[in-house]
Amino acid sequence: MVTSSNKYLNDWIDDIAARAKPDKIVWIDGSEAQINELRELAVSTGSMIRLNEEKLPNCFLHRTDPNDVARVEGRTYICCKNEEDAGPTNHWMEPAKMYEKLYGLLEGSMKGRTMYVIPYSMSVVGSPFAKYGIELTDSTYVVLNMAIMTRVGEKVLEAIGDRTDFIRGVHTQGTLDPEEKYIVHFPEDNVIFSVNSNYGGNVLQGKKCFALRMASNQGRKEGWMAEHMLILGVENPKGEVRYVCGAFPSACGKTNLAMLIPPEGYRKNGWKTWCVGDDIAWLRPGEDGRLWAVNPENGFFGVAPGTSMKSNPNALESTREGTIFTNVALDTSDNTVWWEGMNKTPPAHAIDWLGRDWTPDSPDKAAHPNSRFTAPARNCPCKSPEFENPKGVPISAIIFGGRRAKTAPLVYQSRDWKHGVFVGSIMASETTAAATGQVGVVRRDPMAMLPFCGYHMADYWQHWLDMEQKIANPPKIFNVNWFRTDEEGNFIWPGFGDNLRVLEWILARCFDEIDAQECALGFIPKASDINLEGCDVDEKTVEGLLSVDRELWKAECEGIREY
Ligand code: GTP
Ligand code: SPV
Ligand code: MN
Repeated sequence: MVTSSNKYLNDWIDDIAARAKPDKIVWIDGSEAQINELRELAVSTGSMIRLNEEKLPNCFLHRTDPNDVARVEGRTYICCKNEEDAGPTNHWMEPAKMYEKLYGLLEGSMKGRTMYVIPYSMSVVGSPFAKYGIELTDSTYVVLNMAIMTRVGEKVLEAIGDRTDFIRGVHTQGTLDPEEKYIVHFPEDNVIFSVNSNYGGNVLQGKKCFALRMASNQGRKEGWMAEHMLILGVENPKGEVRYVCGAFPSACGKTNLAMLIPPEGYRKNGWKTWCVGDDIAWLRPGEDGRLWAVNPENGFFGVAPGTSMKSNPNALESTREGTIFTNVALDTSDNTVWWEGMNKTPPAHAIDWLGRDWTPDSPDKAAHPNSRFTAPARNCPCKSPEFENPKGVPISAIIFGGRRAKTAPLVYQSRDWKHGVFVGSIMASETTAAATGQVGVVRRDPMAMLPFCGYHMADYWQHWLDMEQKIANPPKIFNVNWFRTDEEGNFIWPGFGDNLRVLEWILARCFDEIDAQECALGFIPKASDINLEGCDVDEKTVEGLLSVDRELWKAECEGIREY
């Protein structure tokens, strides 16, 4: 069994164990043998169901508690010394008071259970970009998910060595009581606590807790940026690969854009796309004056509903092996999975996400709207050859976007970096099922970071502005909206693969290959400059999608001013 001679680490584990009182402690070594043992254990306790071994080898289904299906923003805290430093968009409590509360909830919470020690690395172990964490958890589900989403095990302990700057994380499933859930960050102490939850974004601490909330603090101090962004490489017929980052709020299309398949005509002409990341980007100024991005994760925690061979075949392909499905439906005919929007014919009989019998006549959805897959990046057919490159990839464009039924045009370009920061700061989007609360209400979500910025939002904007000084050749900044609707509420733009038509224009702008029209918002394409060959939409429709409604924008300006 692996252990560490790091006294700081061992003392901390002893302290947490003394409080939580687990029956035993198991260190995760990252071996296939240990992962298999834990899979078997999770199956034997009923936490996971093994799926069809031919069609979905080493794939499992997990159902969460019905009260524990999404991130809980109302119960997520940034506990720095001064309340002011957390800012008006984060919940805050005095650190000493919060520790007292958390230690109270932790006390004896692992009695009769095993505490796992997960050493994990965000980005490639040993690379200059890498940051390390240890998550202590009493959940096999968390261990198995972390082993997909991050690099775990012995080599991480070796890389940590005697260091004391790793992130110390504690997770206990506890009672799952919604009133006693706490997702807490102590950025000044490098500490994260997740208590009384067992849902993805609350408890897979490498993801939002570390790679965004803690890392945004680290980046501010160290001169880089941690962002809620996909990273995509677009290869043109000349064989040039140009990279974009995209910040869209939760469930607004990052995974889909990151894995997009070019429309047929584009494919014939030699266009290709390469996925570097689908949710988080760490961005640093390079020696060449450009901004470089790495994806600190090693897997995809993607939204299942709507993922189909038509919308996102690469995502579906990524889930064919070694994947954990959470809160989707079980197709009882062949022990596989199903969700709304996977294909046209639902199974005749399924078990829904609540464990009930389900048929196509059932009034409720079979899969939860925020049901997810946790898939290893290695399975992705369009995984970029640069995925593991510790230097990352150079970014030509940063794209902001959200769900706006009417206001925002299909695409516009900001005038410069400063204006681009403003465009990011005024982002707004209709809320989705990715967080608990009302769905479909427009809220401001600057840079798609509202739930993930680990410090004062105004300081965060200042950090964005300051970064300009560090980047001689900064990316151009754009805003997109795939979600404009017609009178009947149908999406007008076909989206998905066809979004490449907009990316082509964006990248042409970045390399001064095409001109644009200036309007009050910035630069807008001429409708005739969007390539519509083989597209279901005509130029007139694109003109409509690019139009800017003066009255709507006057009201929008009021909203922005108020915000
Ligand atoms: P998180 O993992 O929560 O951060 O979400 P995400 O930003 O990666 O969103 P994802 O790509 O999983 O898409 C969420 C939902 O938006 C799915 O139901 C998609 O089908 C839908 N969607 C994605 N791209 C498009 C698009 O271009 N057009 C339309 N109409 N829907 C889209
Ligand atoms: C999001 O909500 O932005 C996600 C899923 O990517 S979660 O891991 O729950 O944050
Ligand atoms: Mn996300």
